[in-house]
Amino acid sequence: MIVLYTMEREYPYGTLRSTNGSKTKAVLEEKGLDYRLECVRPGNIWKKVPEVLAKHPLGKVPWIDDGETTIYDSTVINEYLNEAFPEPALLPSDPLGRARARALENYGDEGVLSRYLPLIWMPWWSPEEQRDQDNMEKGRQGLRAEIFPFLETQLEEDYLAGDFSLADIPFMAVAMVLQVDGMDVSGFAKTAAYFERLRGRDSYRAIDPTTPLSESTGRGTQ
Ligand SMILES: N[C@@H](CCC(=O)N[C@@H](CS)C(=O)NCC(=O)O)C(=O)O
Repeated sequence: MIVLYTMEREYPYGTLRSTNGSKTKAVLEEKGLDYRLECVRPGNIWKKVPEVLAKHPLGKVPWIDDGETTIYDSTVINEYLNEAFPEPALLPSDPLGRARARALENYGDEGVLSRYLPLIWMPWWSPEEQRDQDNMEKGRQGLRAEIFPFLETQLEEDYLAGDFSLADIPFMAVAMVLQVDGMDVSGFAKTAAYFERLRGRDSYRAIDPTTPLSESTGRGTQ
């Protein structure tokens, strides 16, 4: 059984999960694969302890163990899962369609998950009085000024690259963060409807902040 190593922690306002770990969890769920979740202690990630570095040379989550093999980086893991377990396909069948989907996935990763989202998400893991509200607002402002207007131009159909695909996976993590943050997205009609559509997928339950840890230990483990 595949083991997913990620960070998840319960708070009174919901279960918070690593955005990148959630990307991989969503793909495991979409593929209907059996997997077990192992929560890595956040302190071990921040301190880059040797046990973590032995699995992920950058000392980050997620990584997966598939039998004897370890694979790290959510995008790389998701591409691996999509190739190793072809059904349902999470990339278009034509080369140009695949390139477009991968470019949008990269936009989600580099433009949102590595840039504006941590400004909003990291503070939620700390007590309220320690949160840098100005930084959180900078993150929201980045989404409003740059990311949502771009999404409005891309969302001609229900999903970013035709059928639901790897391109949509980073945005499931965005939908998760904004569910906790409560940021108002209503000024961006297509984007707001898109986030609701993503939250309506069966796979979202495994990363939904209202799903407790005890109910998200992995498919086939309960
Ligand atoms: N490109 C990597 C990014 C992984 C990443 O930044 N993970 C965060 C948690 S969501 C982390 O472990 N951060 C700790 C650190 O950067 O030291 C991926 O897609 O997996």
